[in-house]
Amino acid sequence: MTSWFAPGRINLIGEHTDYNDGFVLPMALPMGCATTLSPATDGWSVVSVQEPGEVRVRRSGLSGRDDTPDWATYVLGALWLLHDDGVEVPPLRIEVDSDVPSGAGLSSSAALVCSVVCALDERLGLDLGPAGLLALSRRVENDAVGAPTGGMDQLASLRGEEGHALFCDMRDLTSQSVPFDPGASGLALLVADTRAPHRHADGEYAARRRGCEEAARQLDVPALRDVGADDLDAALARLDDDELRRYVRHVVTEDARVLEAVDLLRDGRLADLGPVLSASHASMRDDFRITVPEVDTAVEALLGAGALGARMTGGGFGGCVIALVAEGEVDAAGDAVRGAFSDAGFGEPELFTASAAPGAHAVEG
Ligand code: GAF
Repeated sequence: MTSWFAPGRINLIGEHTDYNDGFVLPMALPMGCATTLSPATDGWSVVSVQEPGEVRVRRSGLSGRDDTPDWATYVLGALWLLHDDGVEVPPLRIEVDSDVPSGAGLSSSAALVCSVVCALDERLGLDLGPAGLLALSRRVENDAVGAPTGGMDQLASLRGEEGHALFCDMRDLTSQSVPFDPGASGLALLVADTRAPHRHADGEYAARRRGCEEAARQLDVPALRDVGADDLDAALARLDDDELRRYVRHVVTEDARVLEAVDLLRDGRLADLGPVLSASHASMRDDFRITVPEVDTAVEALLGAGALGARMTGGGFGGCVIALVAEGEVDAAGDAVRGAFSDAGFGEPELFTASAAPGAHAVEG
């Protein structure tokens, strides 16, 4: 039986730039979600290996959306939208199985949504193509779930490439693979999952997005991507609100850092990426204000242990930190994070190294 696998992602750099029509540089992870569809006779049912019970939808029920558990909304969302679009969706049993930790900022939701969308695309013969798969996956998260996210996670999950990061222009939704193979330079990408509980993450994310849109409106540009790095000071001088000024400074400098990172990777200068990652973290901490003590502690511990650079990855308010570390120093860097967490009275972090893996694909089982 064929399953569709779609991965979680790490964003190497370019945070909160996607919904500002800017640039991002994520990579797909080896961990992800597999969706298997089988025919059914009596409506639709969804089962998750990770969640208790089975969610059933009656044969007449694709327009009724009440009482659906949150996790199943990410699955049924695609069926609801296709139904609204007038697509005939036959009864199905949908089974999902994911090994992406949820709440860690590694896009477990994009892995789930994209694997379901790819599986439905094949099963229903929709032939959506790369742009259509991305569009439907984004609509599931934005319209069916109601999360105002920016599209980077779905793009990375659908189009990731082994040994490469994905340089994405979130205005025209084009992407280019850029070599990213730390091992070839004697380095490793170390991930520290802080397991910090997300604090007000949804409301704070939406507030940042609203603030960026308001700043673009006041600056009379379509999106903050249109404020060039050379025009930053002039733009900041036109804003009265200090909070909006900090948002603009983060987004504009972060876009510039993504472009710098892409140039470094294309030139094979991976070690020089370190300071760019650390500057991104400082910008998220001091200007965009989306970090939490656990995340800042992990970054400081990693840099103190000799990491070339470190930053939080993902939407913020918890989740994972990534660091570029010499291969021989991975264990010491991990111990430094564990020690700092223990000293600060934080829970035990999870540490692992990551490599760039392929995007969504079919798996014969
Ligand atoms: C979350 C969102 F889903 C992305 O769209 C992006 O905005 C990210 O936060 C921050 O860069 O993962």
